[in-house]
Amino acid sequence: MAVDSKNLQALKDIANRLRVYSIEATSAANSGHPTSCMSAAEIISVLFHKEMRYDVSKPRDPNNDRFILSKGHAAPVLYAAWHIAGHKDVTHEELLKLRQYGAMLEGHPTPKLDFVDVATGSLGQGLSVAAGMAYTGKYFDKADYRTYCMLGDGESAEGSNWEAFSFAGTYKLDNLVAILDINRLGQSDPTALQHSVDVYLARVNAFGWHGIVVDGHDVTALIAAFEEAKATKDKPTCLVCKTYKGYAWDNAAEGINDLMGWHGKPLGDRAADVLAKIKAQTNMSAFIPPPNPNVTLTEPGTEFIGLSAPPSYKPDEKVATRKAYGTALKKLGESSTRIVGMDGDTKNSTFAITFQAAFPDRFIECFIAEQNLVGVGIGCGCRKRTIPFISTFSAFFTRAFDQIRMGAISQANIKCVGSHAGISIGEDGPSQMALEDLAMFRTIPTGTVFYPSDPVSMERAVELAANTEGIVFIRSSRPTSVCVYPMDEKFEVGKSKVLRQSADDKVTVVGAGVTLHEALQAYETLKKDGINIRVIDIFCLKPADSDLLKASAAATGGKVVTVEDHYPEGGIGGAVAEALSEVSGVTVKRLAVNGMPSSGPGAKLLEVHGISASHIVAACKQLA
Ligand SMILES: Cc1ncc(C[n+]2csc(CCOP(=O)(O)OP(=O)(O)O)c2C)c(N)n1
Repeated sequence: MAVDSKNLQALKDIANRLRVYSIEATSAANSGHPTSCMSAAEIISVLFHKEMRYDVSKPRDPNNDRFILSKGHAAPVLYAAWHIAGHKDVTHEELLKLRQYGAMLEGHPTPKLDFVDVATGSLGQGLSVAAGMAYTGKYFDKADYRTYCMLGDGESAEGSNWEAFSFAGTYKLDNLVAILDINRLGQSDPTALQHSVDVYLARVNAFGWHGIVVDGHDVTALIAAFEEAKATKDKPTCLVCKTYKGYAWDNAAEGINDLMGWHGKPLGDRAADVLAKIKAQTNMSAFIPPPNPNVTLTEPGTEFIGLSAPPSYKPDEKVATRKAYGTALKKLGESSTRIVGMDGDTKNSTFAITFQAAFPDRFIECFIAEQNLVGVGIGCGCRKRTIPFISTFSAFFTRAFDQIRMGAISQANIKCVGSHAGISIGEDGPSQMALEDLAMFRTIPTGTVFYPSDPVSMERAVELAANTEGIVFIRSSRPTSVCVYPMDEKFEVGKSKVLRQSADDKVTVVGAGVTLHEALQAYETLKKDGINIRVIDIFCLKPADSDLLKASAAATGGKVVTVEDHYPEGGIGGAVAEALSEVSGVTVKRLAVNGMPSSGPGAKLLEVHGISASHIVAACKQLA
């Protein structure tokens, strides 16, 4: 659609308004990244007033186009964009409170703001999230909203971006546009490729994208490039925009433009002069109403999603919890179309394959790219479009810890399911053994951590996860076991289970997964020796069942043993010790994987590394 000269001038003026507000806000804050905003001004102007369709009064409307500012440090230009667009809360006064304690506009975007879907600022994560949103739009919602993601050129060095480029190319996400703001400069140095736009072009094309080199300060060229993107089918488009950091028209920012030393710095003494020069050539009330979206989607429901059928196992049937995960996810999928599964080429090990076989259209193979796997999950779950269950070997979630950490700031609603927990996997050896995963997930604020020990509790953990807002982690295990619970057992978030108890218990033993079964064996051995122990299945490590743990510790004279297939730091022992830390007269003896494990039969490794039934017996005898 052609744009008349009046509107072209308005887009140029809006770009300058964006610069002015970014400079004013960062000057008022005396911190922030004005020059990173200035290079992006024309791109943002065209996006917000010509290209994107959205309802400014309903920023989270499911029909709106999405915008992810991956280079989150350019937050002031995003805030300025919503101010100009007419967001009721983003007043000029608020812009000038940027970064103040308690003010709505923080240093980097977070979803505390209704026009932000995910937190950005840890560079290299936005494109995965955008790809997850675009995948959801194209394949799940089958709607016409489009997704736009702006990245810095320095940021593009992060490998996670290229996982996302690969993913989006593979899945032909033609509703996704990445915009590279190639302003040549990073934080402490020029970027590796500086203004070599042809190299960027070759790279994005090699990943199956349609690359277009654009002068990022030319609104006419930008409009044409976005039109070309819309006309491009079966490929995502990347606008490779050549820009200048600290740029303003007609050398208004001379001495700053395209120079090192201005990253992350307000303009200080220079601000007044630069602002006066920009304002002198700008219509500061220029405005074009943003285009409206097509309204086809309604808000998703938030109803309880239950298993389509209760757990059903025979008394002597031995089933691994990883297998029960697949069974449970399939059952949840039968109950709600919002349940989606995704995995990183391990679905036959994690048993996500059971879900995929039943619902191939609701499963995303993300290949061996775990950072992107988590980012895609976060994007899919945005605006409550889906409830993503993300599975891989638990050890490999550590590669995506930063995405998970940012996911917490993003208020992400993802369910991470890690298989191959601990040394009990045996022969594969230490590279495949998750021995840090519980510690990692327990640090996530507002997160929930389940460690089911039998197929029944696994099925219920999956059901609880689907209905628990936020980041939920479920640890699954490879060894098989019989059920320790009846089929109709009820489970709750934050509640553990007492499996063995008497009026004469000497020690409380807390375990989960394979070590719970070791604890049950130890119980039998000790009983023969006349020593009763109380056995607790912790089931939920976060939030921990402090009341139950305190009551059990009190009932067993303050003597507690924890046993876990995890390194000593941050797992079950950590959770129990923290819960009991202010109770006097309590001793927590922590059995955990000592030393560096090697390959071998699982049972042998439990013995060698100090977490088998015999070690539990010895620990209890020592305490009792
Ligand atoms: C993962 C990560 N590493 C480092 C930083 C610190 N940092 C913030 S901005 C920046 C430079 C970004 O350069 P570029 O992507 O080119 O963006 P520009 O500001 O030039 O637009 C750096 C190193 C960060 N925020 N995230």
